[in-house]
Amino acid sequence: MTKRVVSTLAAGLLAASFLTACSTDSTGGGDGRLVMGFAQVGAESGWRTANTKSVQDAAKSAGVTLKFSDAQQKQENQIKAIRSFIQQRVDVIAFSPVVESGWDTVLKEAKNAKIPVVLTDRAIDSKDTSLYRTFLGSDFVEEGKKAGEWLVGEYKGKNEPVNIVELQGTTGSAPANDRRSGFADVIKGDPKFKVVASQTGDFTRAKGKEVMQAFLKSQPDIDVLYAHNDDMALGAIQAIEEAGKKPGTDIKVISVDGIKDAFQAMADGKINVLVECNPLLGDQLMELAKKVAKGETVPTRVKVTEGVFTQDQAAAALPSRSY
Ligand code: GZL
Repeated sequence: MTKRVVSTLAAGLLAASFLTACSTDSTGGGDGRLVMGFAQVGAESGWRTANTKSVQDAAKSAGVTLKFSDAQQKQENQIKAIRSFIQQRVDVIAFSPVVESGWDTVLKEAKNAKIPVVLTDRAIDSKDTSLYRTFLGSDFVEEGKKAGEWLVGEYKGKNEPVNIVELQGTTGSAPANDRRSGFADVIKGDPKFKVVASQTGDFTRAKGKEVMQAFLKSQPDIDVLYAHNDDMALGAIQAIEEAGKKPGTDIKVISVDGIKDAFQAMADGKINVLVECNPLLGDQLMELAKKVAKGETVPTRVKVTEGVFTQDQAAAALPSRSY
């Protein structure tokens, strides 16, 4: 009995001290609104634009004061932003880590400042899971597997070689690493599938087009393009058409995200399958932030639900796509 009382008391004191640290030091203490520092990756893709809008709109409707920074896809800018949020004594820090590694030092500074951190969209590879309260985002390995499963189904019963070129996302980022491994895991079971070239297009249209142009020059026979996001796929489609080939027919196109422009391209027959990656994380993020700022426990992992859309579904789905 005594033991249980003590542990409860200790827990109570711990929570109280945490609450005090959060509420009195917070710059939000004045008007009682929660203050969130959000370090965004950048504005590299249609997905990212939708994600930023979702976070900003959700902050407004949740009464959260948002301090927002755009890192232009540079880790050092995100680290600077996190340090500035610590200086400003925000109540909670949320960010989408542009790459998986190199976060322990700055996140330890946030922990020492008793400011809870929420990972959103992308994860980090730190062994120290006490550096963040939760990770809200998609399962990128699952997305890669879904892309591979579509391809296996598409070529079921056929035996001729299938040459694949792959446009990877930002080097070192969780989506690039995981979409690549999930896809590779599924296709490794059938030797007819061969990834003949794989290179980063950094999740942008311009780079996706540039790298696809190089693939078209170096690879005599391409059957499939697997793009880790729609913006690179849409850039690559331009390159395929400029090379006099038909995207979706001469070269099948698999893409991830599911932004409106990609649904339109799929309705036009230029993309064969879209693996959805949901950017609309804002409302869930604000809910989680309010809980962690109050010292409440939250699940360490919150996954978002998302589907797969094929060409026959494109036209009907297009009008209801919200990003
Ligand atoms: C995935 C997200 C990726 C998108 C890209 O959750 O991090 O970054 O797939 C975006 O479009 O650039």
